[in-house]
Amino acid sequence: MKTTEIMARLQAKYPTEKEYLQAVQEVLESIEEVYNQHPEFEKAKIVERLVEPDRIFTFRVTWIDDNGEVQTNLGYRVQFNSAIGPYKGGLRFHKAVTPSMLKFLGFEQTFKNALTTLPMGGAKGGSDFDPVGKSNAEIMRFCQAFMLELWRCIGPDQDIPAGDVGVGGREIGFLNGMYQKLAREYHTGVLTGKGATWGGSILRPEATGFGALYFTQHLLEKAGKDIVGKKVALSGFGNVAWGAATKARELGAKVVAISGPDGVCHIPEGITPEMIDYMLDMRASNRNKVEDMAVKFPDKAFFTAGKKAWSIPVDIALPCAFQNELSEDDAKELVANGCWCCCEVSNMGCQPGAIHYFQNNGILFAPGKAVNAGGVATSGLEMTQNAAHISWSAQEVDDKLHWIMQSIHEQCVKYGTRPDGTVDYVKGANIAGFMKVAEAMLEQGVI
Ligand code: 2IT
Repeated sequence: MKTTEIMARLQAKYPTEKEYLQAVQEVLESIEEVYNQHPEFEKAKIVERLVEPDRIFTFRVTWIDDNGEVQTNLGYRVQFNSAIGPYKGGLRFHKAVTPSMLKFLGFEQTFKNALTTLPMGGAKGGSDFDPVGKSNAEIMRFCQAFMLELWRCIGPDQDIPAGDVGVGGREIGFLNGMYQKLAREYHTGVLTGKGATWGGSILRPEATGFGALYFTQHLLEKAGKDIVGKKVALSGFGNVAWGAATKARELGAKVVAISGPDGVCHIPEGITPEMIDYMLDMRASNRNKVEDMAVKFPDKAFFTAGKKAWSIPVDIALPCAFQNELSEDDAKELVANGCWCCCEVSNMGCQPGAIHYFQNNGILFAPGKAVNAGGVATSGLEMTQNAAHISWSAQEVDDKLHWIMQSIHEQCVKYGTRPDGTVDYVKGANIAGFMKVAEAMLEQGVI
C-alpha cells in the first residue's frame, strides 16, 4: 500500500471533499509501515474497502418555521463501517454540514470506536439545518421532520445515533419522542445521550470533557508533568467545553480562556463554577456568542472580538469546538506564548500544519480520536445499561470511563512509542484503531 497512490485515486474521485481527504491522509500516513508488514491486509484490499463508507443515506427534511414559512434542509446518515459492532456515532446540525464533513467524521469514528475497547462500528449523520437563532418550537419541528426519514435507517442493533455539534440533550429528546411514535415500540437503546429519566446514562453529558481530561492526565503523567496550577485555554462553550472546563477545574487547573465564533473571553483568575453553569445557558440560547459570558460576569471575563482562545498565553490548549479550528499560525502563537501541550478534544480540531508544528517542536500533542473517545465510550455504556434494563450509579460509570481512557492511552503508547521513548500519539491511536478494525474485517471475509 502506498499512501500517495491511494490518495491520488481518492482525490480524483472526490475532488471537493477536503475534510474527508484530510482525515484519510492522516490515517494512511500513520499506518502505511505496519500495513505493509501484513501481506494478508494487502491481499484482502483492506485499505481500499476501509476508506469507503458502507452506505450513505441522503434525504430531504421539510419543516415549517415560526413565521409559517416552509423550509427545506438536507439530512444524512453515513454508515461507515460495522466490522466490530453496530454503527455508532453522532448527529451534527450545522449550516456547513456536507457529505464530505460527515464522511470524515464517520471515518474518524470508526477508529475512535475501536479504541474504546467496546464493540461499536463507525457512523455519523446530520443536517445543514442551522440552529443559530432558532426557537425551541422550531428545533422541535425540525427534529421531528428529520426523524420521519432517519428512523428507517436506525435501530438498537443496527445503528445508534447520538449528539454532536448542534445536537444535545434537548434535540435527542425530540428525536427520541418521534422515533417511539413511528416505531410503536419502546426501544430504549436506539439513541444515546438520552435524559436520565428515560434511559440515559448518568454522566453521558459530562463524559467527553471528563474523558478528555483523564486522557490528558495520563499523557502528562507519562511525560513527568502535572496538571495542578496549569493554565488552560479552551474553545467553544457547548457540551464538550463545559465538561472539559468542569473537570479541568476539579483537577486543579485554571481555565483562563474560552472562545466562540465571535471572539475570546479572557478569564485571568480562572473560570468559576457559576461561569461553567452559565455556559449551558449560553448554548441553550442558540445565540452562539461567547461575549455573553463577559456581559454576565463583567468583572471576571474580558471579551475581545475576532480573536481565538489560542491568542491567550497558557500551558495547555484544548480545542473543543470544530474541525480545523487551530491553524499552524495559531500553533506558532501558542508555542511562542509558552504553551507546551495540546490535546485535541474536537474531532480533527488541528490543521495538519499545526500538528506538524507541535510535533516538530517537542510539544505534547494527542489527537481527537483518542482524547475525545470518552463520549462515545459512555454512549456504549448507555447501550449496555439499556440492553440490561438497569442504570448504573455515577461512580460506576466514572470508574468505567476512567478505565477506558487509561486503556486508550496504553494503546497509544504501545503503538506510538518512538525510539527515544517519547510517544507519537497520532501514530499510536491510528495504528491501534486500524489493527482492530482490519483484523475484524479479515476474519469476516470479503463482504
Ligand atoms: O464525535 C463523537 O464521538 C460524538 N459525537 C459522540 C458519538 C456517540 O455516539 O456518542
